[in-house]
Amino acid sequence: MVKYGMVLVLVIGCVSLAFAGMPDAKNVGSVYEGATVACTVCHPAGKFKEVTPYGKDYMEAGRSVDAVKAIGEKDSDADGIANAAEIKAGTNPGVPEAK
Ligand SMILES: [Ca+2]
Repeated sequence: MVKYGMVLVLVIGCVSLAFAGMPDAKNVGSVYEGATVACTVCHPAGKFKEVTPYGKDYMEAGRSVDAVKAIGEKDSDADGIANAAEIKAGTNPGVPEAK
């Protein structure tokens, strides 16, 4: 019985962590209506404790809707395309080679 309780606590903890970053995706989605924002916009795939250049800029700008707007014209991943244009086009503003 104790084992099941521990598993339940572990599952709830993991689910909570998985959704902890959702407000950030909602902030981006609220500025760019209809845009699908993957976790990999702010975090490198498989390295979710790290941030992409876009994630770094977003954090430094204040991690809010205003932060998303403030870095829209910036080219965080230095691929020649502004963050706003990338998000609208469905490419990743945090990874230069990601289309
Ligand atoms: Ca870019």
